[in-house]
Amino acid sequence: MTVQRAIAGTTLECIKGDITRQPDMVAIVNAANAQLRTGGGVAGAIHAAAGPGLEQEGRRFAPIKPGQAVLTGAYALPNQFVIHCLGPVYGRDEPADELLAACYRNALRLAAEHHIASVAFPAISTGAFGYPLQPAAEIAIRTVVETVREMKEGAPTRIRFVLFDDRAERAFAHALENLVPAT
Ligand code: AR6
Repeated sequence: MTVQRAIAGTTLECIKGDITRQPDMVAIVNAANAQLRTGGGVAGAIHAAAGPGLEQEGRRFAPIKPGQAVLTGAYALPNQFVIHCLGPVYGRDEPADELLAACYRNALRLAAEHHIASVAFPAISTGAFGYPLQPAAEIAIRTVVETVREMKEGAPTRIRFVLFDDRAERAFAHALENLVPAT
């Protein structure tokens, strides 16, 4: 079940899938660690698919702070760029909701600065960092919708949320349906 909505000139969609297999997206977002090194989950999959150049380029930005986003090349991935976001560790980095929102907002601002037309996001912080899925989905969708509305024509024209399992896909799809009614 793919849920799609349009806001101004931007299409938002929630799909089930693997963030490393989005060849039609100019940029993909990494749920990074502060050192921009490989790891488990999304970061492990992205670094494995990109190859060692990604970690090498990341060194010059490290360490990044919760809520921050930085841009690198995508190396062997089928995209042009990777936007690395450090989400909050739930229960440690506070205020968690604002830091999580900052990830999505800063990633979209970076995309707009670099004229990136399409961006795919994973569910940042909802794996190893322990953020409960439901509030994380609501924050992700609300922040992206608000940021796109604020940016107007500078925003990417396609934004995709790539969710790894049914539960995450449902949480994001419901949040999108609730926030942006079908026209
Ligand atoms: N594509 C899309 N989503 C995925 C994929 C994938 N290939 N793999 C996992 N997910 P996580 P975090 C989902 O742990 O919570 C890393 O080790 C997963 O089911 O990747 O921000 C880093 O090095 C979950 O819903 O990111 C950091 O230390 C979501 O992606 C730390 O984990 C995020 O899970 C970051 O933790």
